[in-house]
Amino acid sequence: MEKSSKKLSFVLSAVLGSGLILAACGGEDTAKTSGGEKKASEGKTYTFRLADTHPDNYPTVLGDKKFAELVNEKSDGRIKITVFPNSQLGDEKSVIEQVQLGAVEFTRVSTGPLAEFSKPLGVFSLPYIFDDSEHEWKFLESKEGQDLLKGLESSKMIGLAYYDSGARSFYSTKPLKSVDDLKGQKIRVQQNEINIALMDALGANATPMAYGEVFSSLQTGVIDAAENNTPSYVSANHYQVAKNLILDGHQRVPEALLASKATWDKLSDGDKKIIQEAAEESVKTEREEWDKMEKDSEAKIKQAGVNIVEVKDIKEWQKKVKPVIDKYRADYGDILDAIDKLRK
Ligand code: BDP
Repeated sequence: MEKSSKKLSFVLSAVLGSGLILAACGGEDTAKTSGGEKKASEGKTYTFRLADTHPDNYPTVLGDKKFAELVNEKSDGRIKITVFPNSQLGDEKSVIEQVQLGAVEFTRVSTGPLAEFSKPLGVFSLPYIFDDSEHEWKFLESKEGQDLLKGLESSKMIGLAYYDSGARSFYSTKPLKSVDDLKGQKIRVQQNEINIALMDALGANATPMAYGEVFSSLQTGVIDAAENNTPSYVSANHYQVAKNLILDGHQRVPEALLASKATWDKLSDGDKKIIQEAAEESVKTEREEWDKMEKDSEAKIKQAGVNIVEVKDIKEWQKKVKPVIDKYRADYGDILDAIDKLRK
C-alpha cells in the first residue's frame, strides 16, 4: 500500500474504532425542556475509551473510574467511558499519539512523557523544584499550573486535571548508598530529554524506555536501575528485582487526565462542562487513594526486605543536579519563578 493511503486507512479505522461513530447514531443535541433549559439526559450518546498504564487497583485507575462514573451520572447515562488499565491500549507514548489523532478519546498519563509533546510540561522533570507535596499542589492549582494544562490544546489534547504521583527516587539491583553510587549505572528514565541531562549530571547512563519494559530489563540486566514513586515500585514488582532503594525524591512529576481535542471539539458546551467538572471532582478520589497506597507500599517494601536508605543531606544531591536547572533556566524561567513564589 502506498504511504499516504496507508495513513488514511489508519486514520479512518481509528475514527471508526472510536466512540465518534456512535455519536452519529445518537439523538439530536438540541433538545430543550419547556423552560428552555437542556436536561442532562437529552443530547448525543457516546461511548469513549480511557487508557491508563497502571493495574486495576492503582490510585490513578481508581481516579479514572471515578471520573467515568461521574460523567455517566451527570449525563444521565448518555456518556459512557470505559477504562482500559494495564497499558491495554499501548504504552504512554503511543497512547498520547492515539489521543492526538482522536483514536483514543481519554487517557491518564504521566507529565514525564507528555513533555515531549508539550514542552512547558518538562518543568516537572526538573529536579528538586518543589519542597514537598503541599508546595507542588499549590502550584498545580495556581493559574500558572493550570495554564500548563491548557497549553496542551496546541498539541491536540485537552488537559482536564492533575493527579498525584508523589516523589520519585532511585532503586537499583546494585548497591545504592549515596549519590556517588549512581555513577556508571545504567538507569531507565521516562522518555524526555531533561531526564537524559539529569542522568548526565549524576554520571549515570540514561536509558529511556517505556514503563512496561522496566521489570524485564531489570531482570535481564539491560538496565541496573530505575526511578519512580513507591506505589509504582511496588505495583510493577520492580521492588522484587531492584532491592536497593534510596529515598532521594529528585522529582515530583504529576499525572494528567487528558481528552483528545478531536473528540472535545465535537462535544456540546454542556457535555464539555460535564466532563470538565467530573475530572476535577475525581481528583479527590485519586489523591485519597494515593495517600493510602503510599503508606501500603512503604509497609510492603519493608516487609520484602528492601535495603532502604534515607538521604540525610539532600543539599548534596541538589548541588549535583544544579547544572540541569542552569541548562534549562532559560526555557523554564517564568514557570520556575512562579513555583519559587509559592515556597513557604
Ligand atoms: C509512574 C506513572 C506512569 C509512568 C511511570 C513511568 O504513574 O504514568 O508511566 O511512572 O515511569 O509513576 O514511566
